[in-house]
Order: sequence, then C-alpha cells, then structure tokens
Amino acid sequence: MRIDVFSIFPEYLAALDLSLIGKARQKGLLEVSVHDLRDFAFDRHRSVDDTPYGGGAGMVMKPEPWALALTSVLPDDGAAAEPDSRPVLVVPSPAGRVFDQALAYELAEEEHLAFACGRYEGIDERVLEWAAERFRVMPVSLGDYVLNGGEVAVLAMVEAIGRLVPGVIGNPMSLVEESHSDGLLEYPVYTKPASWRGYDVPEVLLGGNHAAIEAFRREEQLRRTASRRPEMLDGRDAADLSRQDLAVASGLGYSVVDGKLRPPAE
Ligand code: 6GU
Repeated sequence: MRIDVFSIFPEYLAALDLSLIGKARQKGLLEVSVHDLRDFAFDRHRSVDDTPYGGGAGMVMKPEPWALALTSVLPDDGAAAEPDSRPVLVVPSPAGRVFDQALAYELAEEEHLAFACGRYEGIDERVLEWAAERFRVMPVSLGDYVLNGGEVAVLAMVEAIGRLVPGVIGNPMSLVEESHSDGLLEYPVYTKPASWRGYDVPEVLLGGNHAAIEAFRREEQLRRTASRRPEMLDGRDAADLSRQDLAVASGLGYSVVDGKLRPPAE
C-alpha cells in the first residue's frame, strides 16, 4: 500500500518510522512518504495561509500549494482516472465522518491513500472540490473533540489501517480477538503471577477447561461493553447472539423487544 501524507509539520509524522508501521515500511508492505506542504508554496515567504473571506478568527490554508502538492502524487497531472480507481484522499477534520474499525478495514483494501493535514481554521473549501475530480475525497474525524491539526489524527489512522494490511501483524489471529472486531469490547487479560498484591487471576483461567474459559471471556466482553459502551449493545439483533449471550445480557438487565436487545430502563 502506498501512503502520502501532506503537512506543514512533517516532523510530526516521524513516529511512523517506529514499531510495527516502521517495520512494515522496511519490509516493503507500506510505502509511506511524508511531504512538506511548504515545498509547494512559491511566493517570497512560502506562505501557506491567508485571512478568511467574510472575516472571522484565524487563518485559512491557501488553495494553490494544496493543488500543486496533491498533483505531485497523481500518476499524471490532471486527466482524471475512472472515479473508482482514483486514490482516496483522507482529509482529517472534526467535521468529517467518524473513523471506526469498519472504515479502517475498508481503507486497508486501498492501493493508494493520501492524507491532507489541515492547520489553522482549515483548508480553502475549493481544494476539496478540485480534489474530488482527482481523488475519492473523504473528510474523516477521530471523534467529537478538536485537535490543532490533522497530524495526530493521521498517526492514529495510519496505524489503525496499516496494521490491517496483510503481513503487517505477525499473528493475524490477534486481529480476530481484539476490541471491535466482533462489535464488543475485548475481554480482560492476565499474566503471572496468579496472585499479585492480594489480587487474584480469575480461577477459571488457571484450569484447562477451554469451553469454560471461552464462556468466561465472552461474558466479560458483554459485561464490559454493557458497562462502558452501552450504545454498542442497544438495538443489537438478538438473532446474532447465542443463547448463552442472551442469558448473560438478561442477567445484566437487558431484554429483547421486537427481536432487538434493549437496555434496562434507567
Ligand atoms: Cl481528524 N482533525 C482535527 N483537527 N481535529 C479533530 C479530528 C481531526 N478528529 C477529532 N478532532
């Protein structure tokens, strides 16, 4: 997979040289290039921002450096490819659709991703219109809070996407059991010693009864999800849950109404 990141703070992306993503780059599984947007600003001060039309606080990123920068990673400068074969341009923004594991899986299938990190009050809107003729443009948010720029969001997204690219994770089974892979939070994990400062590992995990261990872990997933992320269970199709799951949910106060799981009344 090819990944191009554009930023006025390319040093921010240095973390992509480390750990799993860094190794995947060395192995040639990910080809990550970080570009300094200022290299595409050609006025005397290499400026990338200006004051907003209509007034208001802060500065807006100028369109021309963005057009030059984004063009530099397209196969030919202009003539648009068939819409479906265009690279995806992710534009990190608190005004985007929320990034989740399903989107990470979707983007992990792509051959070429580009990320346009905005700073200041954002990028001139016409850049997105121009880019839509050359990329599949996707404004994406990490969640309902505001960062100063897209760089930290890109670190999060590239890590979430990159680890799903085949070969990047040594043991692909670990992807199956982690949080969100089955719409539930992950079960708790423990290691030695079995008794530590008065806290004990749950008894069932010390024995070799694999069916009992599996049932315990599944129950813990449901308990955790109900307590920390109740909205992930509300409205779940009861048909997708085992009888054991439904028994656990019922013990947590959930009921099934019209085939859907409903939380206990307040
Ligand atoms: Cl993707 N960008 C910025 N600037 N702020 C954010 C965000 C992204 N996601 C949440 N807050």
